[in-house]
Amino acid sequence: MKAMVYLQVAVSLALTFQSHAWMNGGDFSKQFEECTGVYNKPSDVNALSMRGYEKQCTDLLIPLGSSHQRIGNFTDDQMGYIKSLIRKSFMEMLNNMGNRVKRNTKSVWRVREEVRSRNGAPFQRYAEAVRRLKKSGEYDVIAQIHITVVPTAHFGPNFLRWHRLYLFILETALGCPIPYWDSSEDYVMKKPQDSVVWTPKYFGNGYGPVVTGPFANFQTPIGPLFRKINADGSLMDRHAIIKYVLSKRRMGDISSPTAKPISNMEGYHNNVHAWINGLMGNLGYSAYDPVFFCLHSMIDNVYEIFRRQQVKAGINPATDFVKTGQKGQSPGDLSQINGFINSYGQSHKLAFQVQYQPLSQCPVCHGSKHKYCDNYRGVCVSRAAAPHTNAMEGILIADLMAKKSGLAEGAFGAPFPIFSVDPRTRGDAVQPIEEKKYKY
Ligand SMILES: [Cu+2]
Repeated sequence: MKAMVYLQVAVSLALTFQSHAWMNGGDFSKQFEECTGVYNKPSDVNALSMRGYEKQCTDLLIPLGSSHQRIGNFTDDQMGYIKSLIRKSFMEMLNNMGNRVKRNTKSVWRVREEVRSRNGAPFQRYAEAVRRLKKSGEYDVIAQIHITVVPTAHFGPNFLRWHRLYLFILETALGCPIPYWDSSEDYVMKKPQDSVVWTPKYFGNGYGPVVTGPFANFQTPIGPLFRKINADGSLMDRHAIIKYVLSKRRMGDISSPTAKPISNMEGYHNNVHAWINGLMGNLGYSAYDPVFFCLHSMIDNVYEIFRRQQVKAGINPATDFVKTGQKGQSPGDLSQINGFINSYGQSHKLAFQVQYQPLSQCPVCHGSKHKYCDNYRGVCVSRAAAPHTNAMEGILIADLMAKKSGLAEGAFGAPFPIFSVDPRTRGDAVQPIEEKKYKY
């Protein structure tokens, strides 16, 4: 048995060396040995076969030694930074795998809580870390990655798994968990735009240039960060997610382009992007708004609930692939986050590195003073802040900024396509745009 394993290792190594001449060999083989050594511990074999582990080790490590790819317009230094994040993330996973059985204990530091939990403490920590990375320029490098993945990480089965990797990379850089923003708690408000999250304590103002809160006066490649909340689309309806998404068991049932609109997780996420609008409404530039990652932490939370249900139903989430033929979206394609294979975003080991605080439930509602239990409906509702006094002005300025930056004209690619509009939103934001104008 042992001999067989060694033989397989030797064969896969030989194959690898043949097809990837650019690799720096010595480094690689040592890492490969470490990788298989960790994964081949008997306690790890229940989730995947030994062969599966070897395959994953090979897949994983090939790109780490790669030097031939360049994404976007990154400088050598920026590429070096991205690669260092990937290496660090990968090594952390490697080292944590031995503890997998005990994963519900202290070995996981990536515990993602709702932003309003502990009266906002998880968010404050995140915001502070983001500000630090913004200052050093590193946040912008990470945000820029998203511009390069518009066609390969959206509109298809790569959506959930790619963004899972993306969250992981930023989290590695931050050194603290990315809290999730459960916008369904705002959705059940009478006026979601009045939520406490659009105040200086959380995301800062929602209308116009962001001039309050931790992200105040953030600059982006297309001008100051701005928003125009409640403009289009919709926040998340938890009831709909549970009924139409979490009742499904296959990736193809909840992913573009095979899912029905009402079960499409990407669609629900698009609606929130459009609702926040401004940079968040644009596919390329959305990650320059740090709200992006709190939204995606929530999307990933739903994905994790889905993933666990798959396991319960006897489906292996790591191999539940959808074939669509879209370029860059096959499980084996190299992710646009250099150094990862797409399928890796669906892997067990990645999932085991993260934990989510359960979604809010009545009557406790995360024990936060920034939400409360509506006993009549049995839902947790976000607290409202004082109504906006300068919303109209903010909307006007946001419209001007959208024009000036070119966002309004679609200069930077498509807005997030939405599948439904909350009747309460103003619905005056994005004019219908000709499909063919945005071909990728
Ligand atoms: Cu995205």
